[in-house]
This record gives sequence, C-alpha cells and structure tokens, in this order.
Amino acid sequence: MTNLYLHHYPASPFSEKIRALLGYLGLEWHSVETSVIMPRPLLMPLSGGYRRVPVAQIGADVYCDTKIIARALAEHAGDDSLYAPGFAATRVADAADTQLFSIMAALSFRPEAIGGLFQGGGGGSGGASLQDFIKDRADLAGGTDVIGMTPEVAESDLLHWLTELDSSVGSGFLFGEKPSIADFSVYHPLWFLRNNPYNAPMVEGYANVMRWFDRMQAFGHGRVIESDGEAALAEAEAAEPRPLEPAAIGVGAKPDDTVRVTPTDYGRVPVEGELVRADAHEFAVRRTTDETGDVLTHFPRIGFALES
Ligand SMILES: N[C@@H](CCC(=O)N[C@@H](CS)C(=O)NCC(=O)O)C(=O)O
Repeated sequence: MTNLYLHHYPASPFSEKIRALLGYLGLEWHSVETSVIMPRPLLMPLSGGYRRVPVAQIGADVYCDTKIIARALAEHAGDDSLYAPGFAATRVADAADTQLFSIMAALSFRPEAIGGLFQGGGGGSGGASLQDFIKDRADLAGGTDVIGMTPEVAESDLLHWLTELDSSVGSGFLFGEKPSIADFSVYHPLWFLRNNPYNAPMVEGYANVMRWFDRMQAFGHGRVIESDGEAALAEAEAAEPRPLEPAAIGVGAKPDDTVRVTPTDYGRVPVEGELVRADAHEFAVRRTTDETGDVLTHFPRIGFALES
C-alpha cells in the first residue's frame, strides 16, 4: 500500500488549505516539515525543482500546487463532493487563491504587520531571519509584482470580500450544506490574516464569517504521522507511479516527448521530464532521479505553461 505524504510548513497558508482538506476527508497522512525558505534539498528530487509549498506525494506520484493536490486527495478519499457544484465553485476557488491571497499578502507584508509573521501562532519564520526571508521571497517573485496592490487597496477589497462572504455562508458552506473546494480556498488567506494579531481584528468583526470559520476549523487536520524527507524519498523509491493513460490534449507535444512545465505567476522554475498526460485538468511528466527512481510529477493545467 502506498502512503500519503505532505511536504509543508506550519505557517504556510496554502499548506493550511490542504491540511484542512485532509481533515475534512478524514485521511491519514505523513507530515514532512520543510523549511520556510530555500534550499529544500530533500524535496527537490521529488518536485523536479518546483519550489513552492505544499507538495503532496502518494507513493511515487508527486503533486505540485494545491489545485492538483486537492483533486488527487478527493480521488484518494473516493469523495468527489468537493467538486459537485462544478464551474462556479472552481472559479471562486481560483479567485480566492489569487485575488484574496494577494489581499492577504499585501496586508501581511506591510511594515506594521510583518513583525506578526515572526511571532508565534500561525506566523513563524521557521528560524529564518527577516532579512533572509525577504531575500528568499524576492527570488520567488523573480522581478514580478506578486502582491500587485497597496495595503490601502487591499484593506478596501477585503471589506468587499468579507461583506459578501458574511451574507453568503448562512449556516452551512458557500455552495450548500457540504463544503466545496471554494470554501477551502477562501479559508486559508483568512486563516493567515487571523493568525497575525495586527490583522485579526479586520476579519473577526463578521459574525457569520466567524461561525463559518469555526465550522472549517472543526474539520481538524486528519490523522497525522510525523515523518521526514528521507522517509518520503524512500517511499517514492520503493513505489511505482500509478499507471496513467497517455494523452496530449491541446499541447504541441506528444506523449514521451521531453517537456518543461513552469508556473506562469511566480516561482517560475521549469520542471523537465517526459510527457505522460496532458488533459483538461493536469500535466503529468515522468522523471527519474537516483534518490527517487521513477516518479510521475503532476501539475494543474491552469496556471502552468507546457513547452517542448
Ligand atoms: N498556486 C500555488 C501557490 C503556492 C504558494 O504560493 N505557496 C507559498 C507558501 S503558502 C510559497 O511557496 N511560498 C514560497 C516558499 O515557501 O518557498 C498553490 O496553490 O499551491
């Protein structure tokens, strides 16, 4: 039987999206805490150079980016209700993962709030100094403006998001009595804001949002087994990637061609491998390293460019 691993760190909001999902789906998983800044030498053989966090792994299948991780976990748990509301919910999820995430980042990285990242709670630099952290995130941005707005605009946009959310969540979730992928994507930037004492009051004034937040937190994080990077590499080495039907839909490459897959927004490190499958949801490439043997690295189609 193959085991599920999550490579993450406590303060990472996208990791919290996945930890909450693991709780909701009731899954058992192995926790590999990776560093808050690069380098991440035990993760790179698995991810092929993809530098963002989190990364999930099921045996020798590696999932980069929470959009494809969430789909893999729903399949692993045999529960597709997360995607039942369809197009509307996935579009809200994408808007939250980008726009609401930028609002959160603009508010968290302003001078008055940044100290909160380096205190306990959901913040925490994992031991990195403020200076090293800022340098690492500048490398991540690679000259692009990841945040793209002033703190004043972010505060004004947050008021809009929270007012609409407060009038939409009722006694359940965004799309009904069960949570969908949209709830998890809206949840994690608000979780990060609440964990910073400077920003928390901006979120806590919305009573319905707070009750929804409590419902989300009540899912917990699932059954966690503490593990490490060496065990995750050994797991990949011992396993074979799951068989996947070859496809090359809408790309200028054929199965088995060497391709590079790169995020289009930030952290633009290309991952090179042989194309196995390009379909409406994912790009999957096969790679081999001494540390891992054969692995299949999966990316969401949206937000990634495939070149041959
Ligand atoms: N679209 C990506 C975004 C991931 C992301 O931006 N993660 C942050 C941490 S929450 C990150 O990687 N920051 C830089 C780093 O940790 O090296 C996803 O959904 O997974």
